[in-house]
Amino acid sequence: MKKLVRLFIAVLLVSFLLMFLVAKLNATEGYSSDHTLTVFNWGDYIDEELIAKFEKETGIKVIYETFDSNEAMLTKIQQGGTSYDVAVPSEYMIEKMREEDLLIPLDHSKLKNLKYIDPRFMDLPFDPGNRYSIPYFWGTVGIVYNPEILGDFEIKGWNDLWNPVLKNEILMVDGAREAMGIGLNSLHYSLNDTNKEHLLEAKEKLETLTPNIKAIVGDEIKILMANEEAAIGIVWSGDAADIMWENEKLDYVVPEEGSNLWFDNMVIPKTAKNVEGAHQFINFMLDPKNAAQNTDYVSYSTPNKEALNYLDEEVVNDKRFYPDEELTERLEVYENLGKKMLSYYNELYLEFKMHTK
Ligand code: N2P
Repeated sequence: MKKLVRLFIAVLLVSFLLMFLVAKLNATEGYSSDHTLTVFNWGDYIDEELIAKFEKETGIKVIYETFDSNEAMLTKIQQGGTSYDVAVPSEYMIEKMREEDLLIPLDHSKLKNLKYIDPRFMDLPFDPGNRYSIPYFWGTVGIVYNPEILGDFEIKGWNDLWNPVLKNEILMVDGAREAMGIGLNSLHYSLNDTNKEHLLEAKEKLETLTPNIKAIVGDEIKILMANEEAAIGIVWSGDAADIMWENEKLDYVVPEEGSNLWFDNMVIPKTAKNVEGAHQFINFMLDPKNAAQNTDYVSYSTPNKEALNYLDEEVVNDKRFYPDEELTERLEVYENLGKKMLSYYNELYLEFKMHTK
């Protein structure tokens, strides 16, 4: 009998121990999703001091990861291996992600600072009513150049890039739509052209630019241009601003044939585990002082109207980086061209890239 009692007590103890362990495990899981936030952003696209400030204010620990193209970001989110809580895609990608049901609708009542965004950047065609996305930065694609290296040669548009004096002088941002866009715009086609013959023509024209291309690069384009490693850089406007801040000799032009106007926005992907924290983070980035600090740091153009008051007047009045509506009217926003077309753009871009090697 004694043996039986002992056995009974032992079984009871083991069960309690197991129950305790299970409860503890559950609690840790709850802890990790409520107290951490995984943010997925472009490289060099945030002042990391703001991450520390957010962590301090909220007690939420931020796990920060970066990507270098919309396409790479999409693949990671589709795979679903990491539970990203906030991501920052560009407009055409937001439309695509919406279509693929990869985004969570936002609760605007939790985004009190949304009122600071300039209405000009709200309610755009890729996301009517901003149901899924909140403006982060915006800008153009253009040419940053070094007049000292170029001498009398003046750069006005895409077609100037083919001039033989630019042999091995061009550094190019690594983006499928940006590169294809140079070919398309130089032929006066739309950046959203879906005519396969036009696209092929654009790619073939781009291939004839190869002798002038020094390299296709990522974020390091900023250091290379500032160090005068090349005369020309094809870049996003904010990178140009950063480069020109480092090296005052350089200048930036939005090509006369037209170019791309883009909008990067914060979204909450379906992979999110901390939807509440994601709203808190978005709202934090919308705070005018935080937005100004971020703008100051990354050099991109802010859509936050109130933040402009905290920024250097010279910067926000610079039409090269805060183009007025007149200039932006001749620019095109990328559209979501559908899965097949976007893959075709990528395919042609890869063929061109192979050609440059
Ligand atoms: C920052 C990249 C900006 C992305 N490094 C432009 N959409």
